Amino acid sequence: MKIVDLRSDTVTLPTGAMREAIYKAEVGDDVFGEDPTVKKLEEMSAKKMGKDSALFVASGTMGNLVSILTHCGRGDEVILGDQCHSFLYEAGGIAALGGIHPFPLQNQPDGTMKLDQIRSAIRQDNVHFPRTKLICLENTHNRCFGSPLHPEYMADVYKIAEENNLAVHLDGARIFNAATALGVDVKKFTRYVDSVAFCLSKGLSAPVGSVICGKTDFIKEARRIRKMVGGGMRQAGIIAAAGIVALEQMTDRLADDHRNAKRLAEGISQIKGLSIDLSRVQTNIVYFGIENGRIKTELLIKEMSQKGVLFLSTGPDKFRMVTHCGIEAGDIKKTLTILRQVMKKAIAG
Ligand code: TLP
Repeated sequence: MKIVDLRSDTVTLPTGAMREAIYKAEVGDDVFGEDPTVKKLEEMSAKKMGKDSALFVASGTMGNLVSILTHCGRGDEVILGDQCHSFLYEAGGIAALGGIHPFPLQNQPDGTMKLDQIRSAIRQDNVHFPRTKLICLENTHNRCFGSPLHPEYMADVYKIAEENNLAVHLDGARIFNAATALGVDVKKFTRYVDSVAFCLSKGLSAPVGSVICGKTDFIKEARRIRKMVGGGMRQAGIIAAAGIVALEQMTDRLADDHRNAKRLAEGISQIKGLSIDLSRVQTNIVYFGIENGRIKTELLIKEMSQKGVLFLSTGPDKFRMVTHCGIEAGDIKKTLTILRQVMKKAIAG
């Protein structure tokens, strides 16, 4: 039985071309700056993002941690969304390891924070307060339905940051999904941020790694911080080689994942007992719920997994399915058929 794994786009496996590139990768000691494959990936990444320099890191979590630690010192404050990945799912790293104070603002369903709330969160110079240093955005916004943030919104946030001498960091784990959804180049987003961390190992299917991009001085300092948190990797060209293939071959196909997500969402909207806001599904992430407690959260997950369809519960009566290159149109059909059966049985009691 083929398992349809919709838990995350992190489950994607390296492609044949990636395995071949890994096999042939020219490597060296990257902590000495001697790995040509890592250097190539970093140069490519910086160019794609329209930034001066780049730094290869082990994960999206490390990308955000190193970036935020580079922007902020102990006791400094970062304004971020209460639903963002850094705040919710990174083990409180910025506070635990950097003494950085998070100021979470409510994320709207489209992944934005209200501009007037950002403005009023910025601290006055007063001994009582931490110093505001940074604003963090996430694009696409994972918890907010995988919504893409529009460049115009990012420009507005950047303007506020500039007026107040703050930096902006973008968790662009899925920035290529955002670019695909809005039909723009990624540079349309990144021109409004001082640093961006994007992931190679989600929709782009590489086995490991993320890249931070920014100004040369920023990346120089980030390199030191990466070493501090144990992220200096030696012959990292082995994994960077797959990252290069990811950038070259995997960004253009993300539209397929978005189409499959739409199909999935439309199917879900027709199943009795389930609820979904179709207008929210714009990328590869589909959130849906259960109406009137028709089936217990754990039971739905269990019944579906027994039938070979995996996805996550993200709260009581709340679920997430993520499409990626391991999911084909037939898998969407199969998922919907099984979901229909399971819900029918549950409703019949
Ligand atoms: N997200 C994972 C889980 O941690 C929730 C997922 O399955 O979606 N930023 C964003 C927006 C992310 O969604 C993730 C991973 C990360 C950063 C962290 O990336 P990794 O897992 O590489 O540390």
